[in-house]
Amino acid sequence: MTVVRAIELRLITLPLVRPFRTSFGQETEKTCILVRAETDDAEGWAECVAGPDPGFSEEFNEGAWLLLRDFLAPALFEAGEVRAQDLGDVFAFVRGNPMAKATLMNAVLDAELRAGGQALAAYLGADKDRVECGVSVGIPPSTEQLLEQVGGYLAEGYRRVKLKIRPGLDVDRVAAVREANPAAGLSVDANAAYSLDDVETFRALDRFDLLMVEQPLHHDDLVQHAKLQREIRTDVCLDESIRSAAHADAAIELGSCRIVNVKQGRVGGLPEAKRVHDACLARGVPVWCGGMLETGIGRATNLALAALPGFVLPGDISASGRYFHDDITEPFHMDPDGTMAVPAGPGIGVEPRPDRLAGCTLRTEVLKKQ
Ligand code: NPG
Repeated sequence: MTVVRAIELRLITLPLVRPFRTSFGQETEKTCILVRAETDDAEGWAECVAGPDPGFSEEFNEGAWLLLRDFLAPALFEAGEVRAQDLGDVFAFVRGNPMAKATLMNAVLDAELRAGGQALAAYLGADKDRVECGVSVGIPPSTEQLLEQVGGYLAEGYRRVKLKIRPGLDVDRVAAVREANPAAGLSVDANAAYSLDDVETFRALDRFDLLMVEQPLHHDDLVQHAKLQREIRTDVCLDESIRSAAHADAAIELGSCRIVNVKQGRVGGLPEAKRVHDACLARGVPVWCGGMLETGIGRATNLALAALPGFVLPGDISASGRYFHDDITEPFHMDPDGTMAVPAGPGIGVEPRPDRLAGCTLRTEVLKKQ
């Protein structure tokens, strides 16, 4: 048990190495909230996975900032002596908003683990010290650029390449990538851009031996996905539709997917992410760790999660250099065999570099326990 004395909110922005286009928008910078939690014994860091716009889910930076400042941090201070694992209950009076809740929870957990000298991966129950890396490729303007990017990533050693698709930029592009890379591990991600009327598109994608088709239909649907999964051979993977372990259970029972993408922020923090993992593992459903273009702080968190036994597919966990010329932490590197080391130091095992942090901060606010 520990008392959180202060919470620092910080909005940061970093240029991305190349623009990242999905079916719902384009990002040229990574702009996100970092939280630093100060306890009597240590300080902990966490990154909020929300972005500038409510495009992936209803959460976005300015909304998350207000929620953290005006509701979650005051509730945390009010709770007095706490453990990170109890914060789900402390925050239950706020509906939804899993990304904001996860951020504060993770910062407190990081402080707790640093005080106790335990690595996050060990705390979560990791069974490996390296994880397999995949890479997610945004939708570039041309097929030539797509082929060039995919070829480059495969040459670097990535074990799986995920192609973002949207209506009109799907079957032909995937065909071109598959033709150029007959043996590559390939998947596609639609970010909810299609409907059941598009079943022929997915039947056409069946030809390319994809590892999965991720979130093809509505972001809040399970039933239509079950219908689609019955119509196609390729495994459906759900991302946006899975916001809790209960959703994972329901999706598996309904046959909505055969693979689950786990993002701790999307499900409200590491404890719930672990429960999603456990639910899938118990039912023999493979999971993998999703990514939200995180800086080194969020990347370290994802690496620890991806080291759990049910994470048997490469994650959207790429080297820092794939996202940023200059990350806020020391950069994460991938070995040529397509794996990355899980941090072994206490907590998430990394901190922001003070000079870099100062250089990319847009705004800071410190909240103190009365
Ligand atoms: O490597 O972190 C990464 C990016 C992985 O494609 C990726 N993320 O829909 O999963 C997604 C997508 C995303 C990125 C979603 C940014 C929201 C914001």
